Formats: sequence, C-alpha cells, structure tokens
Amino acid sequence: MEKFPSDFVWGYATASYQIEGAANEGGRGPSIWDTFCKVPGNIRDGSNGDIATDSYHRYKEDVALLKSYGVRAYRFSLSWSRIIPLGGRQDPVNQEGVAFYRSLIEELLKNDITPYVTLYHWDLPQGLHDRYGGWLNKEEIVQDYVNYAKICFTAFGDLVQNWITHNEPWCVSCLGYQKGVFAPGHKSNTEPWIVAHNLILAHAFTVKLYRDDFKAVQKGQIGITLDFHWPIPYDETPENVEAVKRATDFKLGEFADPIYKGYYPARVKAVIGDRLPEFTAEELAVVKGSSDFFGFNTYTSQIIQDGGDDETNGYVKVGHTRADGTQLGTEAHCSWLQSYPPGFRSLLNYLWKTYEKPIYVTENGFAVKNENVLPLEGVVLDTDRIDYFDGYANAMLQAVVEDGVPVKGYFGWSLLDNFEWADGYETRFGVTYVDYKTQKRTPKQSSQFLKKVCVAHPVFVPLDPHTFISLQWFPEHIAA
Ligand code: GBH
Repeated sequence: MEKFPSDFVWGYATASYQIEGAANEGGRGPSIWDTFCKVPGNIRDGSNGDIATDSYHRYKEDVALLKSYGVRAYRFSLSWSRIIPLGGRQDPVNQEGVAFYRSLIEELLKNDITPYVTLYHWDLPQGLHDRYGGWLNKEEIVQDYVNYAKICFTAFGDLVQNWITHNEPWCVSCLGYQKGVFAPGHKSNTEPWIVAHNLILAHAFTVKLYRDDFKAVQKGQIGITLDFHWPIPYDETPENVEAVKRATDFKLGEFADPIYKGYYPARVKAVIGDRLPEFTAEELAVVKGSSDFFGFNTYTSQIIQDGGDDETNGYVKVGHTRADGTQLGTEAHCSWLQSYPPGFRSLLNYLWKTYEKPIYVTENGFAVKNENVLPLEGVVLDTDRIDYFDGYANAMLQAVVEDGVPVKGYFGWSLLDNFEWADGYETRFGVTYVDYKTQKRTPKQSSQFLKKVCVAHPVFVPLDPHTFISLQWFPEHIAA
C-alpha cells in the first residue's frame, strides 16, 4: 500500500483557443483556427472559438473553481495573436493581451496555484500564415517564434517557472498539413515533414534562449509536450509487431528522438526519404537535449495492425478491437478514445526507459458519451470519467511506486468543457459542466473524485490484476 510522493503536482489543463473566447476583443489578432472554423464542414457542429467558455472574462471564476477542486497547478496556453496580433518580430506587442495574462497569473498565485504555461497550443497568428506560410517557412517562423517566446519570458518569467514550448507537434504537422482536419487544413505529403522539422527548431532555439538569457535569474524549467497512446499489436505476427514499432517511431520518435537523443528515427527516414529535412550540425547541437522534462498527453491505447495508407501514423491501422473481437475498454463520446489504464502504466515505463527524463503528464482525460444535457437536479454523475480517472491514477501510482518511474505531475484534461477543435462543442472533456448558453459552470462528480485523490493523497491498492505491465513488444526494455 503506497502513496504518491507529497510533492507530486496535481492540476488541470486548458488551451487558449478552446476557452478564452473574446476573439475580437482586447486587441487580439486572428489565428489560423479562427479562419479554419469559418470554412463550412471543418467543424462538426459548425461552431468556433469566438465565445468558447468566455474565460477571457471569467478567469477569476475559473481560478476559484481550480481552488475549490484542491489542485495546486494549472496548465494553460497563451494566445500568440493576443500578445502579438500579427505575430512577427517587427510587429507591435499588444499590451492589453500581456496585461490579461499577467492578471490571470497573479490571480493563480494569490490562490496558491502554480502556473504551467504552454507557449503554443495550435493557434498560429493568421498574419504569419498569410505573410510567409507560417510553419512552412523555416527562416521566418523560427525567428518569430523565438521572439514571441522572449516577449513572454520577459513579461511573465518573474512569476512563471514552468514553460512548455509546443503542445502535441504531431497534431500540428500531421493533422494540420497532411490530413487537413486541423488548421490550416492542408493536405500534402511533403509539408508535414517540413512543419515537424520547423516546430522542433522553433522549440529548440527557444529553449536555448531561455537557458542562455533567462534561466539563471528566473530559475525555471522548460520542455515540450508530445502526444502518444500506448500501441498494442493486433496479434503476434512479425508484421504487426513491427507495425507497433513503426507507429511508435512515426508518432513519438519523430519528435522525441531528435529532442532527447539527437536524431530522427531510422524507420521514419527509411519511409520518408528526402522529404524529411536534415538538421545541420549547428542545429542538431541545439536540438539534442533541448527539454528539461518529458511532457506528454495521453488518452487511450491503440490496437495496431500493419497496412493502410496513413503515412502520418507510419502505415498502420489504428483501432480498439482485439483479434478476438473484444474491445479494449469503455468507449468515449469520440471514436478515437477508449479507457485502458494498463496501457498508461506501460507507456510511463516505456518513456522513462527510452528517454530517461522526469515525466509530466500534461493532459489525460475522458469524454463521457452523450453528456450534452445537464440533468435537471444539476448533478452530473459522470461515472465513466470517474472510472477513467480512478484507473489511470492507479496505473500511474503503480508506475511511480512499483516501477520507479519519476512522474512529477499530472494534469487532468480539462478544467472545463470547452471547444473541442473539429468536434466543436459536442464532445465534453471537462470536470466542470459548461452551459454554453449561460456560461454557467457546474462541477461534475469527477471533480470531487479527483479532489479526494489530490488533496488527501489517498492510499491506493496497487496491482489490481488488470493493470499488468506489458513491455514485451519492446524486448530491449524488459528487465533482466
Ligand atoms: C489533445 O489532443 C489536445 O491537446 C487538446 O487540446 C484536446 O482538447 C484534447 O486532447 C482532447 O482531444 O487523429 O484524425 O482521428 C489529443 C490528440 C488529436 C486526439 C485529434 C484525437 C482526432 C482526430 N487528439 N484526434 S484524428
């Protein structure tokens, strides 16, 4: 019977475009998501982030909610185009935007809540996309991103000691430039690799700037957040076991290997060939080792089969149904997500053994099916979400206590129901129900469940029989 360490960080996460609203207020310039949402068919319910959860105006109420949920950390993102409306290094800074984030940070600190600040959660200033192609233009975007980061470190770094450069660069490059299901909606087989490369460089040169010019005084840490779901082979045929490794390299290794080890994965190079840019020696020196921790978001596990035409995942088919026809776990409102705690434990072990960095789980959460109507009595009994958090917290505890994985913190996704990108407002991930007509916030039962976990650090019973650890597909990681 064991507990989480007493300095374990518990928090909730959000992102600017998903919650702020006030799209045309406070001097904010448009981002590529404002533009993307206007194209009919891009967002399932035809909605956008113009109002979202109105957190630009209601941030004090949101901080009060965090406080009432017993967490001591909050991960949120800054809207680049609220700080620099046109985005570029020659463009004016919007002091009203800076003041807004300053007020939010001060409100958090007043309530003993530590800010974890993401610089980029997908909302590129439209100005940069129009001016030179945004993430496609290495010479320009890296300098503009570093300049934006410098403004943020200067404006907030006296109060912020935890920085995350990018959120899920795989989603930016592959969903934005290959599948076209996220902004800016491009469909290309060359662009995603250029964008991925430029995202890595922008991240790395920003970390260098922080370490060279800010860290000594501000004493913070800085890293990146990647996304990954634990892959399980459909069966033990060599093709499907190899497919798992390829999927891992394409989705995780594409970013993690350069940043933590200093090279692109061989399997990605072999398939992408000269569409994959190369780092110069000087760039590589900056890229390698450019993250103080391993930030990652994870939601589910995936059953992987060789084949298909999806290059972004490494030509594998992704599902949740095992060879014997059974499902991995409880289905969510969105088809890509099923609850499967054992995969979380395995993933934490894999990340630690492969990359050897302390880990922050910067997002983890569940969208309960058909949660759209607030029950009349105002109590949202979100049992599937509670079960999810229970299972995932247990799996994490086992990774920490039994396997010795240094997980430093955990952020539930999300504080509030919010704008779920291409899903619009139908899919709800919050521990707080938001009535989008009135913006009234109602805590769901899951918020009270997680409160017990993080306030009391209760004792969990380790080794629930279903939370086995399964690293057998990566034999190099099995302890002797
Ligand atoms: C995270 O993305 C995001 O960081 C967060 O903003 C978001 O609200 C949260 O998760 C919940 O979704 O891959 O073509 O089937 C998680 C990664 C990327 C998973 C998009 C679902 C669906 C489109 N997500 N993906 S596709």
